[in-house]
Amino acid sequence: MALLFYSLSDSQPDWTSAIAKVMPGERLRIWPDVGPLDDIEFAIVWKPPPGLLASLPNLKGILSLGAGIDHLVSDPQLPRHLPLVRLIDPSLTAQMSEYVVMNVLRHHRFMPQYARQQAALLWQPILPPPLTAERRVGVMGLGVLGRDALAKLAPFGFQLRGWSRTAHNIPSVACFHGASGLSDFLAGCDILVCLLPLSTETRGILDAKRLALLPEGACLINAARGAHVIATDLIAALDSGQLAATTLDVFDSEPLPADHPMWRHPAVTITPHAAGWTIPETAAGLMAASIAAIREGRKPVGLVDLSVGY
Ligand code: NDP
Ligand code: OXD
Repeated sequence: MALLFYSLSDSQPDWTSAIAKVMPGERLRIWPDVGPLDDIEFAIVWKPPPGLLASLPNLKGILSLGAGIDHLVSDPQLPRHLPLVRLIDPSLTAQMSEYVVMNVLRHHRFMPQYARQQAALLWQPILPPPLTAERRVGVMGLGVLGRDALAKLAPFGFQLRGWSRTAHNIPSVACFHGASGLSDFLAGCDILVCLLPLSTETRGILDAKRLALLPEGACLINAARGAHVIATDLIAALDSGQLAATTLDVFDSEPLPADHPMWRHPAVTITPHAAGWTIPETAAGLMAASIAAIREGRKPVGLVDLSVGY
């Protein structure tokens, strides 16, 4: 039996050696050199073409190369009876929290506004310098990433709040949940961070109506999925001043097309889906553990409950 590796965006040589190191007995088949389809026992994948997984008759488990699984559940032919495991890798989590902390501090200290002033040769301090104790930072999604980001923001002294599907109790974080808690949550976010999974419930969640609930002059950091945000509504909110600035790592269409207005908007900072990167050296060991667990009939870490959807 063999492992199928499918990713058109990752460096295959790194993966070949990382997988060989932790799973020396496994035969690795890197797309498109798949060999006989009935040989494939596990698939390690990022954005596989719809139908590929369903075409593997002896598949026993699917491992996402990332934390998100929206790239898999969007496949109408996904073999939903098989274990689907998402990546929970402390090195990915750490990168994501670095991205969140860095950008919360950037927005807190008006760096996007200063970048615009520099471009205009304008020497104009924005006074008084804000205190973190007066700044409310809200995180949408209190899962692996949201909780770690909040824990790393806490030492700065921000007023922290979080929003999730089910109720949570996190020390020093005002927690809100469900549709009924969303308006109150948003109304108290000077800096809003989106770390939600993409699902039918969360797609388009940051639309004109929700952005209007934020305090005037709020900032948005989206490091989750582009489809959480309605781009035209976000641009309108930036143009009207309802939002002061935004930092976006993810887009509905990636790479972001050259003619997209976000590229040139003065209040937008763009990173190319680079907030967190799956590192073969750490992820391969976690994948080996998941494969061993599935073979032995144990529950792997990161097993997705498809009835919940993330
Ligand atoms: P988790 O599954 O651990 O956490 C998801 C959180 O979102 C949970 O708190 C969950 O609530 C909440 N949630 C889900 N649906 C809803 C809803 N309908 N309403 C309110 N809250 C909801 O995911 P992770 O933290 O590991 O990852 C989050 C996402 O980050 C990934 O799915 C991926 O899209 C993105 N990501 C982006 C990366 C990048 O490089 N830009 C890198 C890695 C991940 P509850 O706690 O109640 O279940
Ligand atoms: C992920 C990502 O889901 O990198 O891990 O987007």
